[in-house]
Amino acid sequence: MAPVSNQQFETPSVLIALGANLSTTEGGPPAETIKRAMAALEDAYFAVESSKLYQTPCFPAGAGPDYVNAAMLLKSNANPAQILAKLHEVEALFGRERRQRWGMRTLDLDLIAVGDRILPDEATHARWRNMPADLQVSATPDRLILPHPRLQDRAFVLVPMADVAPDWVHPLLGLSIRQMYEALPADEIEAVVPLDLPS
Ligand code: A4P
Ligand code: MG
Repeated sequence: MAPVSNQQFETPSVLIALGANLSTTEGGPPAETIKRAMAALEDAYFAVESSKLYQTPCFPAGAGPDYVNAAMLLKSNANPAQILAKLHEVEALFGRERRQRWGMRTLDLDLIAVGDRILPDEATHARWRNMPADLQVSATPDRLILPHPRLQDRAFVLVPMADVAPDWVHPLLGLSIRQMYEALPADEIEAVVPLDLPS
């Protein structure tokens, strides 16, 4: 008999990274925009947990004001393309215009992972993951890459993500969020500071 598993009945975990470094008339200052975007996603999906909000230095350094970053853990059976379309819809609510890659933004919502889905395939994923930094700035993927190819490199993603899904394991690297976080240089982690928000 085949081994018994309940995996087929499990609703996939959806990991979302949120970032903003500009104010808007619709959303207000970045922290307010992030909180509103979280509320919009809570309306659309079953939200398991939201991280604290963090102030993070802009990457690349000097390219703009500090960001506010956060992360969410959702549960959904929607397919990844539908989820990305929803993220773009919520970005549009807060005035996101795509002008320059890695440029300043009122709201950036990245789909970090959907369960352990790998898209579009392992070889393409490896190409994006291992792309030299100078090419990353100008090359924009024309299709969904999952898990997000820069996830493992970025304190502004991993620190908030460790609040909501420390035990999620990267299906290609075999490392948990906690392990990827612990592999980052200490100064990059220390630069990601929880925001002191009025309650
Ligand atoms: N795309 C492919 N895979 C994905 C995915 N997993 N999630 C496509 C989201 N989008 C994905 O994305 C460009 C194209 O990638 C889209 O058409 C989408 O279909 P985008 O969000 O329009 O452009 P982007 O945000 O400029 O690019 P990307 O790769 O999301 O950049 P990052 O990595 O998000 O960098 N500094 C701090 N401190 N905090 C930040 O949040 N963010 C960025 C943006 C730069 N510096 C930052 C921060
Ligand atoms: Mg993005």
